[in-house]
Amino acid sequence: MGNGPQISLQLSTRDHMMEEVKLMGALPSLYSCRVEWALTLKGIKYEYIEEDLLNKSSLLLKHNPIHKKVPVMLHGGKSIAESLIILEYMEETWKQNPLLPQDPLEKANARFWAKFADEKVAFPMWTAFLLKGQEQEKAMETPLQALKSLDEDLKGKKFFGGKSIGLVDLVVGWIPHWVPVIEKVLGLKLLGADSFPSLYAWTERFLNVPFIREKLPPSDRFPYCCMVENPSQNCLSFSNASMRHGRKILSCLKIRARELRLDLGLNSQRRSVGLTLGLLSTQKEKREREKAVKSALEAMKTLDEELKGKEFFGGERVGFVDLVVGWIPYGVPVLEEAGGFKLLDADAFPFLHAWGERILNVPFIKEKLPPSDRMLAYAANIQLKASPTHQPQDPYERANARFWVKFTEEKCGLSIRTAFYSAGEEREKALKSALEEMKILEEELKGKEFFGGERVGFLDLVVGWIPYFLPVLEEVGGFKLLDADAFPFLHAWSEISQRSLN
Ligand SMILES: N[C@@H](CCC(=O)N[C@@H](CS)C(=O)NCC(=O)O)C(=O)O
Repeated sequence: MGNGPQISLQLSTRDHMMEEVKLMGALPSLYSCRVEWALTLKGIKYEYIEEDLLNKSSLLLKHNPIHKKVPVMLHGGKSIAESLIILEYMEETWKQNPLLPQDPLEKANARFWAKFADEKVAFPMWTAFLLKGQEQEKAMETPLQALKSLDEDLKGKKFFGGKSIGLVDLVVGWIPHWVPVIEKVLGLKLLGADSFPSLYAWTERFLNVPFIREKLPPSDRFPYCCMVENPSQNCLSFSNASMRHGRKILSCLKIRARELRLDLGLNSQRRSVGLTLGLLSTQKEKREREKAVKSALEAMKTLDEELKGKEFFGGERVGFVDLVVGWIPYGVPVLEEAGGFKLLDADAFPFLHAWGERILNVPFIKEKLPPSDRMLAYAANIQLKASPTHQPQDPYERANARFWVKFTEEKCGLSIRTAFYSAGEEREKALKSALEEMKILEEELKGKEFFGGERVGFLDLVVGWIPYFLPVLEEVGGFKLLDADAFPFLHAWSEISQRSLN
């Protein structure tokens, strides 16, 4: 055999090795993470393409039409799907820093454990996590038993791959990072030093390897994984722990909200201002109040229709609109009591009424409800403090009042809501507008206790949602608007209003 063909073969292999590598992944995915580790270990340059699994790109669907999952590797334009297959492909294409041993028996062993770990730990543990109570306990037995076998295999070794990280280490590499998150959310211990001594010691060793540590997925993306893996799961009801990840959950839900006719929620929210105002008005504004009640009833009818045949606005689980109109089942009864009338009637709004009971029993919602006695005190307090003439009689003053209602609804309120619902540039823009508009309110309040002077006035009612609603939006949205230094008067006013809630 001459040298010619061999040389040309080597050249083409080399060319192939040098071809462009792209990786389609998702930040929290334990499957794409292992491929990234392998790429780093082998020193292969690649372009990372983050995939939104709740809104899959045409690129993903084109390159993985069968599973429609990440990771997918593109090498010289050709696609390879399924993480274990990608790792094997990489091993055969780029020989440096091998993931598998040379010896055929050892190689077969490593492949066995990698397959075993995916089939018996990763998938079952994930499935178990999404269950509840006894079902969960039972389902957790398989992955825990499998971890025991992995612990045995690891005995006396530094890594599964021996002295250095190999295929099995990368495959089970999600464990040290994700299991503690799962433990935190479920409030139980799965991977202890006593029950899994070798595995436990390995987790610390593994996480201390610099290139592993640097590529760990952010753990606040955890609820996102749950949403992707099981969209029918009511991921909001996990536990308190998930509340800390509220922002991410909301941003996931937001994507779905488009399908859920987001406008419905926003409109009803806007009407709620009218409703609150209407109900808290005095007899003098009877007509105003009747108008507000009528519009509230219409809005509730629309909501009732929308709910027909569904458990939640989001379908089988709590969705975005459920969160937006979630104040109704606890807020309306308070207003009913304060105002002495009935709105949320079970006969008139059967679906809305049933939904109200359902949503108040979702653990995450239940735990975060403001106590209704405080709500009642607040409503009563405002009624008491509000001057009977809080709707000014003077035409100019009335025009002024109308101006402020419009301003808070169309400017300040809208900017704050937009900031909450949006992201990126749009959010930045909305936050900037909100700050400017709050500055205007601050000016209006300067030197006064209430917008109405010494007593609660019309504008106090109009912007009365700020003290109790803005902090919630700030916490969940992860932004700060009502800063005490920037808005000393607005802040003090908000504190007074909050005190009347306590
Ligand atoms: N067996 C696959 C599993 C990949 C997988 O489950 N990927 C998840 C992300 S962690 C995914 O893309 N899910 C999207 C979906 O199920 O729609 C592998 O090893 O690559």
